[in-house]
Amino acid sequence: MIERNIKGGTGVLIKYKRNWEVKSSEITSEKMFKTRRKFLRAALSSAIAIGPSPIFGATQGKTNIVSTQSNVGKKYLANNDEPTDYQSITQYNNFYEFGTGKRDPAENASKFKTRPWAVQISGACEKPGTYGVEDLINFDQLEERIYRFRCVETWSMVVPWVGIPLSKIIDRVSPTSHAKYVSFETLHDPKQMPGQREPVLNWPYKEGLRIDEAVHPLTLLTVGLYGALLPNQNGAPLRIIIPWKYGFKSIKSIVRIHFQADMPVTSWSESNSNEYGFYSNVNPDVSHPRWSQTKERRIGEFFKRPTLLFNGYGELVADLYQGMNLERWY
Ligand SMILES: Nc1nc2c(c(=O)[nH]1)N[C@H]1C(S)=C(S)[C@@H](COP(=O)(O)O)O[C@H]1N2
Ligand SMILES: [Mo]
Repeated sequence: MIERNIKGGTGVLIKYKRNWEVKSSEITSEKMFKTRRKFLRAALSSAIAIGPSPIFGATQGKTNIVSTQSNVGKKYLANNDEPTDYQSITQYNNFYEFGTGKRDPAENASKFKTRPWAVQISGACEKPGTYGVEDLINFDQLEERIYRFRCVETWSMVVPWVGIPLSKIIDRVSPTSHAKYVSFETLHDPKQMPGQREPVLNWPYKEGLRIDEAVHPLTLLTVGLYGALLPNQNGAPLRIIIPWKYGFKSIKSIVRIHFQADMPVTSWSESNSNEYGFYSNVNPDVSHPRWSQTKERRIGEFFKRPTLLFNGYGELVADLYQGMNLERWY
């Protein structure tokens, strides 16, 4: 067991095992994980010797994804939870732009173009502008974070994400004092996203966070999983991961980040405000109108487990919601 302090957090120590060292139950994904990890390590040593080298293997087009991976191994871990296998993480998705079935995104997103990709940053900040992914994210600073991920539909996974704290990007554009909230939008491109040809949601997909949630050290701007670039169905080229909230807050394929004074409209609360509140913190005590939220089924497991308040990240995030009635602000 290793102990690591959460930087900038509440100072709580999280204990975790280094999963890849623990057990070698020979599931394919774990092998792949180890192979990738070796590859990352190799890239790291050659980077030290000859300067940065590509770590993510053959990437699409002429992307210039390089890293010295100085942060590989720096992890925020979901206690002793084993990562869910790669297959499930990448074949069982919610990404309505590519269809409403769980298998649709893997099938329909394979040709989705994620480079070049620009993110427009606007609103209450000092450095608004349009940033390419590679300008926005310093690929030398990527971190791996193994997080529990809980869908409002009551299934859950454990995913080794790769990304950078969203706070680093937010700091760079210097929000003003009017920036009480930040909103995000997914690409709107019905030509590429067949799901957008149907009025399932009010496209583009929109999400939002309060600014303190957005800059919380757990909130990750994510570009990869299992040590490789995000597959398209998981929200390439960049998405948010907020581990203490239901999965739908973790918006995919982001093209717009906007700072504002008022609480943003979000796609799910817009489509059904009775079922999906703005905060959407994982909370076993507040049931969804159509089902209980007390338990969850971890993909790959048979028995259900109890759902934990804030998905188990309560010690780290509870102070964000002090004094708020979580039954009302669900
Ligand atoms: N743009 C966009 N982002 C999205 C969704 C979506 O349909 N469109 N689905 C959300 C939901 S409901 C979940 S549970 C997660 C699923 O992420 P995953 O496919 O990586 O597991 O993405 C979220 N982000
Ligand atoms: Mo979800």
